[in-house]
Amino acid sequence: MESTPDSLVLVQQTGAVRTLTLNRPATLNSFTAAMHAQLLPALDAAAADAAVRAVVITGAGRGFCAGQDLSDPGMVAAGSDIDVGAVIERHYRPLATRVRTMPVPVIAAVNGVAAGAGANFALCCDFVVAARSASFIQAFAKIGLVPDCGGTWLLPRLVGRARALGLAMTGDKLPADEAERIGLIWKAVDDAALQETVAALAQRLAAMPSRALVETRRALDSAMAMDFADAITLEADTQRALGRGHDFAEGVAAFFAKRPPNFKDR
Ligand code: T3D
Repeated sequence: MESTPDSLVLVQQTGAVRTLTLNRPATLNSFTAAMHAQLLPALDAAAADAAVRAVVITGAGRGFCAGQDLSDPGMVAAGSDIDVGAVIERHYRPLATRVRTMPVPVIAAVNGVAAGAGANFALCCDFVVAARSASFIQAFAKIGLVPDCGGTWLLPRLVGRARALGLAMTGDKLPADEAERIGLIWKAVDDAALQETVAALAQRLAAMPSRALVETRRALDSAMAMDFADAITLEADTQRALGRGHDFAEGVAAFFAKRPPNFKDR
């Protein structure tokens, strides 16, 4: 998928890594209907392209994403009869679902503030690596809403009910270091090291067995709602399917041949 400097989502390919950059820096890359109309197709295109083995999502300028653009037409205005639920169904359900079901690992490179749906969009990704100057804000309560873009599901699973409620009810800014400390994100790194750290992680993931990584995501998420016996059944079913794939044979062959594996399954 092509992008121009004016695109609301910039698309760049480096080797097997597809980088999508949210590009509305003047409003901290807040989501508009127009941006959604480019973002979802960009993710779909990455998912459909066999040359893509890892996706990085980041933001242009000083922010990652400030959530819903509160001035975008279609946004609820006090006393209006606009259906905010319809905005979720039209934009945020497809976006969150797309990220959580990508056939390759997805990394959020959080370069600055991530607020509201922007924070939870990042948390939908498999890895969140944040610049130390970045922060996470569950801004919803401040405007009379609840966490969306998967936030109600993600937050308690990532940090437990007490912290999830605290973050969501106060809407306080959580600095990146603290977000790492409580397990909300994978890593906080020095600002100057963000790009390099994410590039190294993305390249490393791109060389790994994509299908096994994605099945790992699915199995871990599914097991959260299962008892132990059912989780083991799911492990057996998943190993059965993966065991028939190219990548398992290749991984074992490469191990014994003492050579790097060449994984292909997606
Ligand atoms: O229909 C639906 O809406 C349902 C879906 C809801 C999903 C949601 O995401 S709800 C939550 C929406 N987001 C917010 O409430 C966050 C609002 N923004 C902020 O609280 C602050 O901007 C930040 C804490 C994120 C950053 O603060 P700061 O001081 O670093 O920057 P700033 O000066 O506030 O923002 C810079 C500019 O971006 C500013 O514009 P200006 O004054 O320079 O012309 C500001 O108005 C604009 N901006 C920031 N966030 C948004 C925004 N404009 C529109 N919508 C925003 N969300």
